[in-house]
Amino acid sequence: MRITRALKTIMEMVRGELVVAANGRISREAFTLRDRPENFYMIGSMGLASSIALGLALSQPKRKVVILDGDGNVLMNLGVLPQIGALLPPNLLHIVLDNEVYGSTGNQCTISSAVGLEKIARSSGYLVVKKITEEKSLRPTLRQYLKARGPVFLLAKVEAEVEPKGIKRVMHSPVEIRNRFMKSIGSKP
Ligand SMILES: Cc1ncc(C[n+]2csc(CCOP(=O)(O)OP(=O)(O)O)c2C)c(N)n1
Ligand SMILES: [Mg+2]
Repeated sequence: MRITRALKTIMEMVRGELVVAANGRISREAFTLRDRPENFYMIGSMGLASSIALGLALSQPKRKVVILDGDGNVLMNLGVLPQIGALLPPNLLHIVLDNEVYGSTGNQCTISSAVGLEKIARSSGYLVVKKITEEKSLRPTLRQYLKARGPVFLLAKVEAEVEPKGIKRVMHSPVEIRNRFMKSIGSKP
């Protein structure tokens, strides 16, 4: 499965969901594919998309919160998995695009080829855990999981690749990202 194709499918399928995207290519690509106020892009702060999304899911129980995470990001903040498993926000969908590398900084290997992140999520207490490797399973899986009671952990194995041309940088400043995101959830910055 190619990262761009996976992200395209995900970004096409989200409706009112709040999306918190991990730093690096994942944020830049979500921005390029479908920028919207309900997207919260991490600029730096590696590992913390999941922590921010957890707080958001707890404080916005009526909104579905989707995390677009990377394997390197998850490995940097592994403690968040049992934290989510203990607090069990039903409105959280944690998607990990696992290319087994720190793709954004030049494809240095992570350890996710040796460590099953889905196994850690399962033993951390996520209610639903699934690993997919085929692009064709992504759409039906998302159709189901965007509605499912969570927390859900979806590990999508994707290819490591040289970053294709044309992926833009996030053009908004961090303050703009925060302000328009807060407005979209009816909160005052
Ligand atoms: C604390 C910290 N260390 C390193 C970086 C540099 N950095 C930005 S993105 C990234 C790789 C993220 O890897 P992963 O989550 O697997 O996503 P991928 O780039 O593979 O899509 C790194 C190392 C950073 N932003 N912050
Ligand atoms: Mg990666």
